[in-house]
Amino acid sequence: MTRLTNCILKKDHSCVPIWFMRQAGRYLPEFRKIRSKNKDFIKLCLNSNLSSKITLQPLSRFNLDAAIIFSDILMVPYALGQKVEFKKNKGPDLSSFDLKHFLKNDKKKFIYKLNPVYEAIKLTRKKLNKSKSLISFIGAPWTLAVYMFGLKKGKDQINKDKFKKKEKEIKIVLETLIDYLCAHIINQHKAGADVVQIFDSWAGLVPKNKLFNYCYEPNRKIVDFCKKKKIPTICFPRGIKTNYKNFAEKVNPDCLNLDYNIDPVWAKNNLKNFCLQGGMNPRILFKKEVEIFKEVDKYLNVFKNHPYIFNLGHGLLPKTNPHILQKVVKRVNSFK
Ligand code: 1CP
Repeated sequence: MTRLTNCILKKDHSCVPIWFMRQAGRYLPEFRKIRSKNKDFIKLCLNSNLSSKITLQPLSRFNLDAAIIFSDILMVPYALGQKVEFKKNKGPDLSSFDLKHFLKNDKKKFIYKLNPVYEAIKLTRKKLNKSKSLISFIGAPWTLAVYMFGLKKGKDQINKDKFKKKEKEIKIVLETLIDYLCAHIINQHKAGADVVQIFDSWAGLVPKNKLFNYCYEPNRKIVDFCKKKKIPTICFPRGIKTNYKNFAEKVNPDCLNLDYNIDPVWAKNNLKNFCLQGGMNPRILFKKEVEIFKEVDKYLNVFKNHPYIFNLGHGLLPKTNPHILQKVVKRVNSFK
């Protein structure tokens, strides 16, 4: 067991493991260097050697407890036949969704297309110290559907008309995705990943009366599958506010990642039986050092006697200073 799996599974709170969402990414100059020579992001994710190298970059800088495989949640729509492009300053761009095409997919081909991800995990596991976890991940069905159907309006709103118009198709897709996602999880696990994080980054866009069907149920089915396979799960239903409590009860994952709108004291009192992770606003890292440490200490002290993994309430932002991050890691590592 690693410090991370000990905390997640055994609810050991004698130490605070630490890693960051998006720890391998644009805030690191060594990543930007590789990225500038690899313009096609999907191809970069499918380059097992480079993917493994990028995965390990943050671990050679910081004393982290886990590496997270360098890939993307949108590799799944890609492997299911949708064209996925990442345009500078615009975010991901997917070709229009075609249900007939989508339903013609089969698992064998899907896994074949994602094989470079599994190879990257194997390579990384060989190089990674045994005391460290290797985290695999997927996007939850709803969050993938948001991208596959282009359901977002502006930065963080749902296009209600489109949602209503496509609701029947969305239901079919959510159900179908579960199977593919479980296959992706098990293959990542067999390749050497010891934990899975399930990103429901757009759970906050699910209409309130549909949370059960669109968020809790798909997550629960995937978590149940992982339990059968003994794969520890971290769920991240971002943006659902106090429904975190309902989510926790219905889905019952091993660990929950808090977003930065969740009050940590509320979380500690209302999510008692769960290992908790993250919470701090990534924007805090742009403040002065005293203010950053004050906020870091707040999370450490609130969760002092609770199984807690230090992380953030969303991914690291591209403008984050790696030297500041180094100081945060040292502070968390030396907390007793
Ligand atoms: O242009 C670039 O250089 C690409 C930037 C980038 C990177 C570094 C993207 C595009 N994805 C990634 C890697 C990535 N994505 C990881 C790697 C491991 C890590 O260091 O954490 C992970 C875990 C993800 C997961 C991911 N991708 C999520 C879930 C987490 C979250 O941030 O909410 C989501 C929603 C995506 C979609 C995505 N990929 C990339 C972008 C710009 C986006 C869109 C985000 C949005 O719509 O706001």
